[in-house]
Amino acid sequence: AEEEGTTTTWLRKHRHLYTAATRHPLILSIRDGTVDLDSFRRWLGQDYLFVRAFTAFLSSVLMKAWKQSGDESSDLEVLLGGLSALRDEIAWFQEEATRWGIGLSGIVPREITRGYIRFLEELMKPDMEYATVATALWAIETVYQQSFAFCLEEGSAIRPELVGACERWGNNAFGQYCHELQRIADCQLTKASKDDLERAESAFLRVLEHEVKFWEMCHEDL
Ligand code: HMH
Repeated sequence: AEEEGTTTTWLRKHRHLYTAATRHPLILSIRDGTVDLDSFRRWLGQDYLFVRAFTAFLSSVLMKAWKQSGDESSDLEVLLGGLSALRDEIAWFQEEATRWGIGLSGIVPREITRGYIRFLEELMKPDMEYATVATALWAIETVYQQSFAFCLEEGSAIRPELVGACERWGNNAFGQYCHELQRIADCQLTKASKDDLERAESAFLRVLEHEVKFWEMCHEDL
């Protein structure tokens, strides 16, 4: 059998926080159709701002991959695929906002969104190791994949106007991309020092905390 990767160990160790991020009450309400559409509208506007910053973060990971991952690695191709999907994603936000009558240019980032973007900016610094940022990238994408895939599972009663959002992150190809990111993170973590591992684990936990707060902000109008 294959040896368990570090990320799998961390998922088990921090199961409670991971579940808080992937089974948040807002997600449960999207899944069962009881969601307050104002929450969804808040999410759409704030997540658009997040995704724009996330694009810059992903580019910084790509740069580190080029410097550190070695010529044999396919990391560059995987990350480039992610960047190209973000182009579609930003267009999707713009179309979706028009559909909901939301003007994206007027959206002001809330405190929690600003906090999450500040965290991304910390991760973009040149001295942040590839192992740490690859772990954070995997965690950020996986929380969304797991959350929205859960909304699409058997037994859900999702509102038709929210199916598009759920399919965007809940689809199998995105799940496959998340597995690639996990493989990349695990590969870097096998080469990491004890200190590097501590920093990567802490980045993983901070992602989960930011994700919980982000759902909370949209759900509770914070
Ligand atoms: C807050 N986390 C947040 N927004 C996203 N779009 C993703 C993760 C995944 O891309």
